[in-house]
Amino acid sequence: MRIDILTLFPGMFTGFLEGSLLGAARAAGLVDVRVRDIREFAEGPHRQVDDRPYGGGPGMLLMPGPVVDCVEAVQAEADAGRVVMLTPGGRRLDQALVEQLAKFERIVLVCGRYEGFDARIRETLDADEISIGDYVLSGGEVAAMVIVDAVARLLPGVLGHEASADQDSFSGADRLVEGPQYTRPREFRGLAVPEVLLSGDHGRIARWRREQSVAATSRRESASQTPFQRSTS
Ligand code: 6GU
Repeated sequence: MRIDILTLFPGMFTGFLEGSLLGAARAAGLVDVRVRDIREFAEGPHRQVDDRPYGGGPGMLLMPGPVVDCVEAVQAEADAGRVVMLTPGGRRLDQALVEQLAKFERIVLVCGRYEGFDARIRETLDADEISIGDYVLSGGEVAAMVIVDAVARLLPGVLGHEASADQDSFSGADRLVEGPQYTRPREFRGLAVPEVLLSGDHGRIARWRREQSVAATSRRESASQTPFQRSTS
């Protein structure tokens, strides 16, 4: 799979692309991630990429020219691919959407900055818009990293265990979160590993894990309705 990331802040991606799982996947040729600087496509002595919104209002918008030229330049390098603009008003990312994105041969991620994009960018490029959640980031770069990370680990050969991606939280038909897991030692500060996990009875272990997973999923649903606070037990 090839992923192009278009941004005004290419430097933000350097450490990220080298990171352990993604760095190894790139080195193995499993995913090709390239970063392009939108400002390369800006014109004039100031290489301007943003301007004030018509009709007034706060902040600056990305101008259509440099963004559309940059997308078209990367599209000319290989087949066009899906264009995805990262914006807080886009479709909310979840694991089901990540799974769909992972099926494309190629995606082009366009990071917004300032107060957003000129509306004609989406129209011209026939782009989709994705948000990573209902809160506001100062730009789409972190969101692009979230998408690349979540998508790359689903590509064949990226995870050590082929099986491990379908054991993840939010995977599978029921989209449950994982329940608690334990490693050594068998007892830590008076807290013992549940006996069932030491039983060697794989049927019982699978049933227990499923119950824990269902319980963790419903606890999470109710927690999201209440104010965030430190739990006391
Ligand atoms: Cl994709 N961009 C920005 N600026 N804020 C966000 C977002 C994206 N997703 C959630 N918040």
